[in-house]
Amino acid sequence: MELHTTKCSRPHFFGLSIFLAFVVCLASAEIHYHKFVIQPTPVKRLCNNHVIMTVNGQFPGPTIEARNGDTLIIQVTNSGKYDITLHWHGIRQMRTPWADGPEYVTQCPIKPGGTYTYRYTVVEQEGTFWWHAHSKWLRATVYGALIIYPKLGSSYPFSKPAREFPLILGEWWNRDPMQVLRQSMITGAAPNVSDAYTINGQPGDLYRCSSQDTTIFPIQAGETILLRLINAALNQQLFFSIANHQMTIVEADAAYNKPFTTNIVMIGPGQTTNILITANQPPARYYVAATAYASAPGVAFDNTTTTAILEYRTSSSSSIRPILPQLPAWNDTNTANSFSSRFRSIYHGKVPLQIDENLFFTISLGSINCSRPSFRCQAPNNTRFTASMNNVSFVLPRRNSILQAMYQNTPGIFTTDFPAVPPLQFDYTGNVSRGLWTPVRGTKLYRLKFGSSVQIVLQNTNIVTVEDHPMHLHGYHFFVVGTGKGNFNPRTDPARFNLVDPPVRNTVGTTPGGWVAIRFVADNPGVWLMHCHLDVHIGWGLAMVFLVENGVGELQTLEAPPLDLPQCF
Ligand SMILES: *[C@@H]1O[C@H](CO)[C@@H](O)[C@H](O)[C@H]1NC(C)=O
Ligand SMILES: *[C@@H]1O[C@H](CO)[C@@H](O)[C@H](O)[C@H]1NC(C)=O
Ligand SMILES: *[C@@H]1O[C@H](CO)[C@@H](O)[C@H](O)[C@H]1NC(C)=O
Ligand SMILES: *[C@@H]1O[C@H](CO)[C@@H](O)[C@H](O)[C@H]1NC(C)=O
Ligand SMILES: *[C@@H]1O[C@H](CO)[C@@H](O)[C@H](O)[C@H]1NC(C)=O
Ligand SMILES: *[C@@H]1O[C@H](CO)[C@@H](O)[C@H](O)[C@H]1NC(C)=O
Ligand SMILES: *[C@@H]1O[C@H](CO)[C@@H](O)[C@H](O)[C@H]1NC(C)=O
Ligand SMILES: [Cu+2]
Repeated sequence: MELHTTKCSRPHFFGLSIFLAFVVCLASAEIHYHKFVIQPTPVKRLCNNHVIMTVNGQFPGPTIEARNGDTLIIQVTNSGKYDITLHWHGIRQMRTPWADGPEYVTQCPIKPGGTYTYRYTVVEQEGTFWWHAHSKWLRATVYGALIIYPKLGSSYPFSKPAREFPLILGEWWNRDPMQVLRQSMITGAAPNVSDAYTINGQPGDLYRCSSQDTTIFPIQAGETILLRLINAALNQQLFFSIANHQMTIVEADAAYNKPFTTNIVMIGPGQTTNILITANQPPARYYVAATAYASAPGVAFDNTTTTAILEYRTSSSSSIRPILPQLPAWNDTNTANSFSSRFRSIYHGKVPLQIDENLFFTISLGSINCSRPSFRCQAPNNTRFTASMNNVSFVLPRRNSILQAMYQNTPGIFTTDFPAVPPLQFDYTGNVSRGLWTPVRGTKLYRLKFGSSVQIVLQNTNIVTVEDHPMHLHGYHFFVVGTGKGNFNPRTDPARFNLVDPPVRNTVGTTPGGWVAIRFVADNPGVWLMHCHLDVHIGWGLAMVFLVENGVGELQTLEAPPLDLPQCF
């Protein structure tokens, strides 16, 4: 619920000063106030009544809209039964990591009955963002779109579309997702796969009892519209398509790209993709559809298909079944890769060319042997699943958040010895000996000097199985300078890097059994989580944290913590 928007906070008096205030006002940023109440809410899906956590009773939650340069003040009250935090995915939070949200990383969670107000300013960013819970599996239902328009007087780098729609892909369980997570944490096995995917909260009419509520996108013949596609699914990359309509891709992860057309989009959890479509087909109803891209061989997944309907205003009969688009096979890695490989950003000449920190991180699943069969070891061959980066399985602290501990110099919460390179070199994507499958546990950070240029090669491994992990970095956008199959070769691969117009993202996948190289400048002090955006893997420890030091002077120093920052106890 938007309480009110302060159009201009400056006082104005009479005559000339009103005129002057008006002129100042045109150029000035706004402050947007929102009140979010996390609450249990009854909904009916797939023939059953369920109670889910929502914001303000809405599913998906409210869309937040602002402009580049505006300030957002969002008061969050937890009227649910679980600890919770919210994250503003893609917002850099320059100097305000206190508002970033991952629980126990930048804040202690908001306890049931508690309130915390997130305050931040959007600094030189625009496009499609989203917000979601960053606490256990609550983001299964606690999410919404966050749209940042260009500043007043500036515009998109493409013609203004006639209409815009957020299109949020989600994942639905016929159970409380927190119970699904809980069961897997006890058994050590993979959690149950979902029962449906959703578009703006609705599974669509290929599922039982869902046709009445299928999401409809109305469109007028001849016009061009913008779909702001967001993958809020918990654990699944998705293929997306629209029957009979070409899609023009203009933005991903709130960064503009050189437009290209496609029939298929692949989008990982955490990613966003802006799509222009022109209503140039015979007036009718066309399905918009999404289904799994499941990159790990032999791993169970939800193979259902969610749909919405693109409906021309003048289409006559709604009794005729819409046309379904052709979606790729669930294991079509070639289509997934060729889509991702087409991105070129419009931001030239910004890529750091000199590297201060040359990092190499392995991204692995893992397995823990149990000495004897037990209900706690129900992964294959009497084991428990785990995951790691550079052989460290990340453990969240409990007594304090990492950011608070850093700010207050509290010892014993974390260490800063996250390794810059894997502790052991091996054939990462080959046949990895089982003796290497069990990582160590730890809350290890990697320290970065303010302003340093960082390159990270993220190397997927064949420990347990290869898989495309959508890796998300908080506090930054990065350039994706290279990607490849197999093991990264430091002698030959850098020569093929794109240092001219590489895509800019905040979440990037690695091809299963391959690598991706990213670069960014560490110009935002604070502690910033980097993790796989498949929530099943975060719980297993596929994460690490950067500690970026302050620079010189106030503008390069993180702000003091807000007075209402939640405490752990
Ligand atoms: C997971 O699936 C199994 C098998 O279908 C079922 O018995 C179990 O109740 C499910 N658990 C949860 C938490 O949904
Ligand atoms: C999905 O998987 C189930 C179980 O393996 C199978 O029976 C069904 O045919 C599959 N459906 C599709 C659409 O592939
Ligand atoms: C995808 O899986 C099907 C079986 O469902 C198999 O026949 C096909 O070869 C696989 N394709 C690839 C590219 O692995
Ligand atoms: C379980 O162990 C057997 C024998 O060592 C092995 O062949 C099989 O691949 C293992 N299964 C998994 C899923 O690791
Ligand atoms: C992988 O290595 C193990 C021994 O380390 C061997 O038993 C197995 O046959 C190998 N598998 C393949 C596919 O090469
Ligand atoms: C776990 O068990 C496998 C055999 O199933 C063995 O090869 C491996 O070395 C064991 N790992 C550890 C860390 O003990
Ligand atoms: C990870 O560390 C453990 C403990 O030192 C070791 O047994 C294992 O081989 C290591 N694995 C890798 C891939 O480095
Ligand atoms: Cu992952």
